[in-house]
Amino acid sequence: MENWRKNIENGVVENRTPNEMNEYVTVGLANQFHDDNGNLTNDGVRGYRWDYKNRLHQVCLLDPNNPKGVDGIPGTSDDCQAPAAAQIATYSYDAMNRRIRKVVTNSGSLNGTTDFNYDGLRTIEERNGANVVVQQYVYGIYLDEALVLDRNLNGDATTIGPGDQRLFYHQNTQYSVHALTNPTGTIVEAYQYDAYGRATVFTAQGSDGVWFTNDDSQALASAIKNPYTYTGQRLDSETLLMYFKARYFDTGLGRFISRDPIGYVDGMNLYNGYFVPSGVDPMGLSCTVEIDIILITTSLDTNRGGKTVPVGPKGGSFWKARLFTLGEIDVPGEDTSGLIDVILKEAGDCCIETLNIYAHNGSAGVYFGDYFQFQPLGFTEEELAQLSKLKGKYCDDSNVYFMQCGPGEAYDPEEAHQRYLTLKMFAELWNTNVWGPSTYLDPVTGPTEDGIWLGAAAGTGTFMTMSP
Ligand SMILES: [Ca+2]
Ligand SMILES: [Ca+2]
Ligand SMILES: [Ca+2]
Repeated sequence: MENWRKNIENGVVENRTPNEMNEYVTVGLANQFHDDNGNLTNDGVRGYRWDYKNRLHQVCLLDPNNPKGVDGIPGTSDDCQAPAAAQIATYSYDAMNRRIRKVVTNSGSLNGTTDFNYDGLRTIEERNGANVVVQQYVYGIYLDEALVLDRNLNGDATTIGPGDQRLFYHQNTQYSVHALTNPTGTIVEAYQYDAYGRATVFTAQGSDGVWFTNDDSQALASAIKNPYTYTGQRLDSETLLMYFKARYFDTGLGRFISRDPIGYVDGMNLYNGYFVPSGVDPMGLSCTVEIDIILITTSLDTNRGGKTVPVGPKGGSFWKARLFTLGEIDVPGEDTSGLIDVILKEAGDCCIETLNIYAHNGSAGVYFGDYFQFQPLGFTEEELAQLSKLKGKYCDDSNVYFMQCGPGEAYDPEEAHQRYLTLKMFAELWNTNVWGPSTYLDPVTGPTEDGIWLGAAAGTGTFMTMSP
């Protein structure tokens, strides 16, 4: 990453001077000090102490009258012990360099102890100083891909009881979180980032009723204690530093404030993974494919969710799958891959430019009805994990078409609304356009809300047809 020698914000110029190690020694008028291991120790406002493994152990607000500590030397271990210095946080790590505890002080409502419980490198649970569960997380396939945040709002022993809150993450292909929605698909908090990952958190949509506009209420960190922001990493509210798994990143400086710590888990060249455009290509999305999925039942309602048979239009390319189980098909002698795995197999290392899902008349209505209409409230964690396999697999400006022949079942406004929410969730989850039959048109929001619904004009009949 280039050094950022000049930062201009709102017309105010801040000059920065890097040294030969690419550490900034001045930022604006403030001198910055690093230890011999390259860790930032004193930036004129805050002091930082690091343990023997170069892990951030303590952050304090320096004493304005003694910013160099009592020894008068900036960046030494006594900087945070000057009379008016105020400790902000201490952090503890386990033998795998996972941060297992933070203790926040002098930070108002953020004060308190948080213990982190892990599954591998993922935080699955946070507990407070009284050992009461506060938050839990569910993840998708990718390491930093949070899917669900469950919050214990009533202080009892679970995060998923009455009075608690379940939120869903919506991320882009860099796994940066752009919105959290509640189970009815309503945005609760939204996020934008500058080129170096500094978050603007939108905590309310403002009087225009639209998110991501100028009248939104803004904050520097989440108001609902969501830690995951840029590239799916943690933003520490108490410091506004980002915790990149044993490394800390200052989005204001566009810089890590430490070098590679011992045992850094993501490999040494973190920039490639997160910041270099060609590095944000974990799947090698350099080729594009169009995929057709044909769904048809041997006999309609009697075999719902059961056996599927292939049909072969579109140049002999056909696939068989059923929609009821995304993860497996258990018909003897049939393809044992689920729908999502069939799609992944067909895509290979390419990005999906177009995904066409065709379903037979009647069965289409049954399948789509049964499968999609309940989903905004009804996805299981397994189903979410399956669906998330397709995240990041789509090309830019790609399209997914759900098609059926014939008018299908009778139009039901409530079912149409549920289907609309489901397709909208797919569009956000997959970061693609999702099209559906006009029988799925939402009677409340109509065809243009959010620009996600791209279906046919309002009316009856079908959006597209097929002839197996
Ligand atoms: Ca000192
Ligand atoms: Ca609870
Ligand atoms: Ca607004």
